[in-house]
Amino acid sequence: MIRPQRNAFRDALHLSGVWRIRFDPDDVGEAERWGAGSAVDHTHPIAIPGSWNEQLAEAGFMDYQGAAWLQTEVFIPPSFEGRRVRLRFDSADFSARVFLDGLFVGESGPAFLPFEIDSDGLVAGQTVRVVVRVDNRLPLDHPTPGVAPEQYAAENRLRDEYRPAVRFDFFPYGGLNRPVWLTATPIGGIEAVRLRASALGVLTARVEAPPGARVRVSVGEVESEGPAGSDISLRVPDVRPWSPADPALYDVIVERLDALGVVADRVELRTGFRDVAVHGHQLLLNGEPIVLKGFGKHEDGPIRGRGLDLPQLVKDFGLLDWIGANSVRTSHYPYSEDFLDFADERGVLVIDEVFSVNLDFRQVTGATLAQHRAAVRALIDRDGHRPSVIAWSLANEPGYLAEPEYRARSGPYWKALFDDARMLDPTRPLTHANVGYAGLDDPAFDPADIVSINRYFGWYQAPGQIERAVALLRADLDALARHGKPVFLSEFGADALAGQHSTSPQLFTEEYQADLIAAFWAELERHPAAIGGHVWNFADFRTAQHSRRVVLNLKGVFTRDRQPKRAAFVLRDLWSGR
Ligand code: GCB
Repeated sequence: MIRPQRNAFRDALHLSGVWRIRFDPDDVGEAERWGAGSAVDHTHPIAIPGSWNEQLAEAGFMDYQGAAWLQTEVFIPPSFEGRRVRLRFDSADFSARVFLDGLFVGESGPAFLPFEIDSDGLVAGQTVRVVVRVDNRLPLDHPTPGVAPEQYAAENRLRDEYRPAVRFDFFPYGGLNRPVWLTATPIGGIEAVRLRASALGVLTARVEAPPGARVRVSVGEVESEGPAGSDISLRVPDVRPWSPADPALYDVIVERLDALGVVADRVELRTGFRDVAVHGHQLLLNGEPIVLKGFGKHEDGPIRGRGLDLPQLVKDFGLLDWIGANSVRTSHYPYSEDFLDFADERGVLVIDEVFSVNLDFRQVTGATLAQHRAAVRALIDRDGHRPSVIAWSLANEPGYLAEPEYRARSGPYWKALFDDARMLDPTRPLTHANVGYAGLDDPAFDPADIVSINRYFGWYQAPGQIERAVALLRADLDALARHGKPVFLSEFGADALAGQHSTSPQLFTEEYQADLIAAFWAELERHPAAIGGHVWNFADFRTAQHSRRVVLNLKGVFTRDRQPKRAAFVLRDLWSGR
C-alpha cells in the first residue's frame, strides 16, 4: 500500500469533515441494510477524523461499545477518469466494513493500520454514498483480547470491571480516528515499496508493480533500474547518516517505466540512512552505544479522543525537545503516519508497537496467532522505511497466569511470531514489554533482542517507598542481565495530580512522582545492562472508568492539556542539563 500522495500521476482528496453517524446497539444494521445510507440520514453529526465518544457524550454515547454506521457522500472528480480510484482509510477503531451505495465493498485489516477499498462503484464524475460500519469491540481471541460480559461475572471479578469493558488501561475510543481519502493512481502503477537504507549509503528497494514492469529508483543524482519484485540497489556517496543529532532525510523517487522507458507512475518516500544493532548489553545506532530517554505515549486528547490532532503533534514534539527526550514507544498500537513524519524529521527514536495488549493465553486460538502475524506484517509494511523506527515491539504485557500449561503454550507462539518479524525485517531489533507478574522467566524474552520490562515498584508494589522500589528494580535488572542482551525499562512512573504537594513521600503528589522518576533514572544510569528507560507516561490520558483512576491515568509528566508537572522540570534537568 502506498500512502496517498499528489503528483503528476497520483491524486488524493481528503474526505474529512462532518459526516453522519447512527449507533446500532442491537446489531440490526446489516439485516436492515443500513449500508444503503438512508437509515443514517438525519442522525447525529460526527466530525471525522475524531472519536464518537466525547463528541456525542450528551447524546449518551460516551461509553458506547458496539457498531455504529458512519456516512458521507463523495463526488468523484471527472479528472479521475481512466485511473484506479480507491477509498483509503488511515485506520478504523477497531474494525470496519465499507458499503458503497448499499453494496458491501470491503473491510479493514489489522486495527490501527490503513486499508484500501477498490471498487467499480467509484466512478469518475458521479456521487457515491459511502457508509462505514465501525465496531469498537474486540473479539475474545484477538491479540488484544476483548471482554465477554459473562467472563467477569464467571470469574467473580466484577469489582475489577472497567466501563466500557476493556482489558487495557486506555479508553476504547471508537470511530474513524484518522483521515479518509479518495485516491486516483495509474492503472498498472506502483502498489508497494519496501526500502532498506544503511549508514554506508546503500539503499535497497523492492517495488511491487505488475510483473515485468521496469522500475527506476533514484536519490538525488544517483539512480538504479530493475524489474518490479527484484532488489534494486544504489549507493549514495558521502551520505549523512540519520541520527537524533542530525536527522538527515533523503527523498527517494520510485518510478514505473512503460515499454518505451517513459515514466508512467511516480512515488516519493523519505528515508534516512542508519544502522541499528544490538551488541551484548548495548544498543548501537550507527555503531555508537545509545541510551533511550523518553516516554510511553498515547494518541489521546480532550473531545477528539483518539482523533488525529495535528496541533497537538506539533506541541508534543516541541515538548519532547524541550525536555531532552530522544525516544518514544508507540504504546500500545501503531500511531498515525503523521506522528512518524515528525519523528523522522526531529530525530526521535521510535519503538513501534503492534496492537497486542494483555494477550491472554487462556483465550489464544489459532486465529490469534494468525491475526497477530498479519498485524506485524502490516506494521512493517507501513513503517519499514522509517529511519526513526529503531525496533519493533510485538506485544505489551502478555500474561501467562500461574498455570505452567499457558506458559509452555506461549513458547512456540512467540517463536513463530518473532521468527516472522525477523524474516520480514532483519535490520531492526525485536522486543516486547514484560509485565512484572509474568515473571523473570517470560518465554518471550528468549526470541527477543532487547529485554524490555514495565515495572511499577513504588506505585502498585511498595507504594510510598522509593528506596525499596529502587532495590526491587535493581534486583530485576541484575537478574535479567543474565540474558546477555540490553535491558530496557519500557515503563515506570507514578500518578500525580497536578497541584497536589507534600513535604513527605505521598502517592499522587508532584514531588513523589518527580522523586521516584529521578531515583529510577539514577539506577538506570549506573546499571551496566540498562539502555535507558521510558517514563509512563508523557501526558495524562483517559482510561475506561475504574475505581483506581480519577477520570484519567495521571502518570503523565505533562497534564492532558500539556502543562508541565514538577517531574517535567526534573527530567529536563537530567536529560538535557537545562
Ligand atoms: C501498565 C500498562 C499501561 C498502564 C500502566 C498503568 O503496565 O502497560 O497500559 O497504563 O501500566 O498506569 O497502570
